[in-house]
Amino acid sequence: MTDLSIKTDAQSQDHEATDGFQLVIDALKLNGIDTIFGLPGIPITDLTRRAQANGMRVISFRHEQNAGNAAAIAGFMTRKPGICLTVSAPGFLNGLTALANATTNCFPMILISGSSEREVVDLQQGDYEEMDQLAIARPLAKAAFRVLHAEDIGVGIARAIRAALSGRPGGVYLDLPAKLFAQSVDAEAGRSSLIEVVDPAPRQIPAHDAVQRALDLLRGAKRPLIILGKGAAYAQADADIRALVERSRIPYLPMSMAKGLLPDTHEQSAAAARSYVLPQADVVMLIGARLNWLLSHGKGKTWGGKQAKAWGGQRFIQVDISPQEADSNVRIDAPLVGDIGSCVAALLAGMDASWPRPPAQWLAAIAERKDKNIAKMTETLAQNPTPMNFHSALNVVRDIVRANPHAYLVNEGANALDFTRSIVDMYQPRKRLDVGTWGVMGIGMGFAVAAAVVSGEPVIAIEGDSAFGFSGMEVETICRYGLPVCVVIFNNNGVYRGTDLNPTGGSDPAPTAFVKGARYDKLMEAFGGVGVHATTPAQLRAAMEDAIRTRKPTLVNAMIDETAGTESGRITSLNPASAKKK
Ligand code: ADP
Ligand code: TZD
Repeated sequence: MTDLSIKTDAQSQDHEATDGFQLVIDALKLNGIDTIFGLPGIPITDLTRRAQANGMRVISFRHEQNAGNAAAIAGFMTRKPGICLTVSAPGFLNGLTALANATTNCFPMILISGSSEREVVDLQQGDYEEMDQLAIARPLAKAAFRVLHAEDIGVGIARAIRAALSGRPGGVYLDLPAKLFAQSVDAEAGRSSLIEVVDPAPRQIPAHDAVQRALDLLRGAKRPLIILGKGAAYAQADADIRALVERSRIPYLPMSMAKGLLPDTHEQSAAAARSYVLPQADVVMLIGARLNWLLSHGKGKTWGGKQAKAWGGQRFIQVDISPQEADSNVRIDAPLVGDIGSCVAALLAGMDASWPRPPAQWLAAIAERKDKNIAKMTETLAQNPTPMNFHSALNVVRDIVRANPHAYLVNEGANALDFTRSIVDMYQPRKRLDVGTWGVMGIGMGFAVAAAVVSGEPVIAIEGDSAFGFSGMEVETICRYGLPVCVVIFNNNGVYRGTDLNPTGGSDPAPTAFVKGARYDKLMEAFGGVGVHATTPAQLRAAMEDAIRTRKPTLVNAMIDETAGTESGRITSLNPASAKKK
């Protein structure tokens, strides 16, 4: 094999020396990290080459934000921090959105950026791509570190791994100035400076009295409900979570990325009766889910409002690793602080055969709503209008996912997101990867690349046409690495829909309108992938089946009725104009 290692002067004179490049690679490998998502350039180009030469997988992107998103979701999938490697200043800033998003979503990742020398940055002497990156990253990351000396690389990487994984996971920034990489260190001293992190995500055992408090509250509930969040999915305590739900017989709601933790077709799933169970439940147990905007902050009409107050209000149990999360929006009556695996095991241990079945009336009321809503949806999905709409297209996606439960489903957009979430059932844990806590556009292709690289399984990415645009250039990356990714663009000619007009009658299009009938499929063809223009559900089905069977990079441009979308999908109410009307 060609020797790609770039030797410093010191190394050529002394074979017992190592350098900063090598120590970064060795430290990552020592900790079981085998993949880097990044984009090369000064000063990290040789780091990418040498990482590859040292047997690591280096996935090179077209924009750092997508590499960062890939690293973040790899962290979610594997419980090892995903690594994103960027150049300084602009490359670093491009990666920063993904780092902040990872922190917000509790995904473990490490953004490693090369940087200019401290002496020049601190005197603001105008270096190539000069920026005080550490200061900028700090408020957006769970932790941020800089390493100045090669012998500290081991400590720097160890601290970054620990910070990313322990407690509530998050994004960590690691600043590596250019000079560090070429620093020469005695090989033995270098080796012994590296740290293999022991127990980076220590279990946090919940206190006995906190477990009892939670169990007592749950036992006395008349209308109990469990909400599973992406923290529960991340915890990889799948069998125990399922046992807890099934032993307690309590109906549950999965948050978006917790779909599939139990199959969505499970009889205890109350997803199809969401708007009924949230306001009616008297005791709600949150497992790895925050009471943020996605759950209407635990109050207001969604949660029963005044009506619930009349019967004493709703009570909450919250299982979370963060001791600060409880009471963030409403009172938490029984906080259960610990890692989800340990908490769920402790709850299960307290549920013996005498555990009461939830009142039959509650279960029957939910079943009735569920059946009604499912029947209504089945009817809607069976329609076959021309042009195709979200429902007729998603009816196809639903079948394809049912037939391929091992496939990953990446999803972003507004209507394309909301309809997919509610229509497409998931059957296995951690298979649905989406816009998460921020509702951020642009995760699509980064998530799709990482899902395919990490798992080797087929990936289906359901994308609004606007959403796709944020990371669309990565179809080249998908083709370059030959990944089994099938991108389906729901093309309705614009943001939310394609019908807006410029009210002045001027020639500029409306802010939300795109080129009509854009041929996104040609973009995939440009790089050697398969592009399909689909105007009917039958064409969409055939293209998706082919993509899954052949594992060829595929982009299906699914033409959707441009009048079909609603403003902001399901969150129209958050638009300031709608808020004013309230
Ligand atoms: P969702 O958006 O699905 O509702 P959130 O991201 O709001 O989920 O909540 C995830 C929660 O899970 C966070 O509060 C986080 O602290 C918690 N969490 C993450 N990992 C673990 C774990 N291993 N054990 C316990 N809690 C965890
Ligand atoms: N920029 C970023 C980074 N994130 C965002 N969420 C937005 C802008 C605002 N936004 C949404 O919240 S959804 C969306 C934007 C631009 C795109 C919706 O259009 P789409 O999907 O074509 O992707 P639908 O199916 O047509 O609604």
